[in-house]
This record gives sequence, C-alpha cells and structure tokens, in this order.
Amino acid sequence: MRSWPAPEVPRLPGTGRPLHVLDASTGAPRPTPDPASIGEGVARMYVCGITPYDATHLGHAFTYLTFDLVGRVWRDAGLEVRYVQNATDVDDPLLDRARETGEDWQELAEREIELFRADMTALRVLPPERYIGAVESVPLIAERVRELRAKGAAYDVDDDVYFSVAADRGFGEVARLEHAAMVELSAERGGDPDRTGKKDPVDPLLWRAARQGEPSWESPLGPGRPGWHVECTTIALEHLGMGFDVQGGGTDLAFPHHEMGASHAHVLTGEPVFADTYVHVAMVGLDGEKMSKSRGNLVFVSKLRESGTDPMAIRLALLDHHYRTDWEWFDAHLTRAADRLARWREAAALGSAPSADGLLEAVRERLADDLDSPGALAAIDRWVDQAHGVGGSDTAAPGLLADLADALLGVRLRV
Ligand code: 5CA
Ligand code: ZN
Repeated sequence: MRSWPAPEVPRLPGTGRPLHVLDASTGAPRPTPDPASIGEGVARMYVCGITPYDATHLGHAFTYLTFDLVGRVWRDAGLEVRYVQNATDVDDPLLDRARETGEDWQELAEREIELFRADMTALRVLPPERYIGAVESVPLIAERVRELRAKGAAYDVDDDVYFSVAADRGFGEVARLEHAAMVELSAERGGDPDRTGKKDPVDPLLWRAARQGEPSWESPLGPGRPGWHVECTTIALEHLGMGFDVQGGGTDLAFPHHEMGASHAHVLTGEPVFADTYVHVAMVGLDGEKMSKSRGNLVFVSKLRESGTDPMAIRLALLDHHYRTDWEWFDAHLTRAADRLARWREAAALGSAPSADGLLEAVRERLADDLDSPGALAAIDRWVDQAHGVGGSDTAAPGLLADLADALLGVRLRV
C-alpha cells in the first residue's frame, strides 16, 4: 500500500544519545537498539496499524506520535530506521461496520486509510517505509498458517484453523499473565475462549473458513480469511525478520495480540526472540473511559483539523503527556498547547536569544530517557521564557530552537 509523504527533518549539530525505553514485557529499562546488535547501524521497528473502520482519534494519534518520537531519536543518534506498519484492512469490526451501514467493506477501508494518511501527514508523523495491508498479504499469511499446521502447531475446529499455544515454550513471555487473566482478555479482545473443540480456551484463530456474506480467498487451507495475530507476524517476519528492535502498539495489544504474534513467530522460525523490546502506549480516555471506536467516546483528529485547529497544537497537546501514563482528554489541553505554540513561535522569530546549545542537549537527554516528551517540552518552555525575558545575543539560537523542535519533536515553528 501507499505510505504517506515524509515531512522534512532538519539536520541538527552533533549527534543524539542512544535511546533507552522501558521494555513492557520485562518492566526493565533497556537501550534500544541493543548495543550488541547495533553493528550495521540499522534500527528496526514494527508498529501495529489501524483497523480502518472509523477516523483516527486522539488515542490512535498518541500511539503513532510515540513511535514517531522513537524514529526521530534513532535518526538523531545516527541510525538508519527501518519502520514497518500494517493496516488491518479485513477483520470482524470492519466487516460489522460495513454491514451496519450498507457500505462496501473495501470502500470503507480505503476511505478511512486515506483519512488516516491525511491526519498523519498533517501531524508531521514520519511515515513507515513499508505500509502493508492485510489484504495484499493474504497469500503470504496463508502460507505461514500452512507451515504452522505442518509443524503440528495448529488444529482444526470445524473448517477453521486454530493455533495451539502449547506448541510454543516461550508462550506467555510478552504480557506475563496468569491463565485466568488471559482467558478474560481474550474474550474482550477478539478471541473466542468459549468455543467448543478448542484445546486451550486462549488458542487464537489462524484461518477462518469462508462464511456466507464474508470476503474470502482461495488458499491451500481452503477458502477463507486470515486471523488477526498471524497477519502481523507474517508482515513483520517478511519485512524485518526475527529479533527486530521494537514492537509497538497500545497497552491493549499486549495480550492477546503481541503475545500470540510472538508465539507464532517462535514456532515458525525456531528462534526465541521475535521483538527485542515491547513498547506499549498508555490509553487516552474521554469521559472516564478509554477512547475507543467500540465505545464511541471519540475526538477525531480530522474533526479538530476541520474546525481550524493547528495540527502542531494537537501535536503539542499530545506530547505534553508521557507515553506510559493513562490520561484523559480535555479541550483545555488544546488551549494550553496553542498558547505554548504561539510563545515558541515568537521565540523562534526573534533576532537573537540566549545560546540554545544547552537546550539541544537537554531535549536530547529527556527524549533518550524513555521518551520523556513532557520533560522536553518543559525544558523548551524554560529556554523560551529566558529568550522573552532577559534575552540574549546569539543570532543563531532562534533558528536552532526551530530546528530542534522540528527534528526531535516534529513541531514546526516556522510559519
Ligand atoms: N489493527 C489493530 C492492530 S494490528 C488495532 O489495534 N487497530 S486499532 O485501530 O484498534 O488501534 C490502532 C492503534 O491505536 C493500536 O496500537 C492501539 O493500541 C492504539 N489505540 C487504540 N485506542 C487507543 C487509546 N484510547 N489510547 C491510546 N492508543 C490507542
Ligand atoms: Zn498488529
């Protein structure tokens, strides 16, 4: 599939610091990429993309901005970034929505993916080099399911094919949950623990045999469509291989999605490490609940843009929250962000200011420390206060402020 256009990233003086993040699977801080594997200077990231049945809301935007920061910090540290993202362009929620509204499911998916591209472009989110749809990957996914079956890791229930979690010795290492919690979460998040004929209630679907009124594809498994987790495993293995650096998504993907994805990969390759580090983004809420398409408590990026909100203010409003802390959206966040943006822009337009060399190092230091974007924003606020207050004689400093805000935070100050 087409990705979206890349924003320009200014070059900054010097080199950024190595990124450290908290690995969500172990709870321990760690450098990413692992210094032991950094040899070729490439950093690899797979981020779970949208299920395109509705517009991008601020929760999605928060997640994709987090990985945008990862990419920016990596680039600033001199790494080449290989970034892959999927779009779940065939799945139950998409088909359900199309059925409810009478729209063709493919048209719905195409329209929402196009809107997502426009939102990401407006927010200056760095695009994945490879933006891959589930639909265009169906033959590859079917082949992976066939391999899992050939390895004895899959079994049939009626004409559907399930993965046996018992086939993977590493199963459970990603989310580290008790079995009862797994059963509960799999029921909430697309699984079917109550279906009779399964070996373990949490075993996930690999291939769903064709049903009346549902799209299906011919395959060695018979006509049908792929299960959700094996889609992401297939796309990640195809474009990044085992042991890539960061697997990203919201905390709601830890189980079952990332757990199952890793398990499929372990069995397929015989290797123990699917992703080196899991980065899971906390949930943005509205009215006391997680913002979600199924609950309908949404604030859409596109609606804010239509009403004239500067996308850079949306960006700043999101960056003012740390990616590992759940938070709730209030319109006041936008007012505060718009004020901050105006003040930063005035500072970037000054003829001279105090040196910004120390600021550059401070922002680099905050972001390299588990993506502390609120800390980076606070450092810039302090410098901007000084620039507006005591002032300074460095004529290059306002330009450096604009460059570092753009390169490291994706916030464009030049208008
Ligand atoms: N297509 C699958 C991943 S393969 C999916 O989860 N799609 S989604 O459209 O439901 O979500 C897209 C991304 O946004 C996921 O990483 C999800 O974890 C994240 N996300 C969804 N809701 C929120 C929220 N309220 N706050 C933060 N991130 C969210
Ligand atoms: Zn995924």
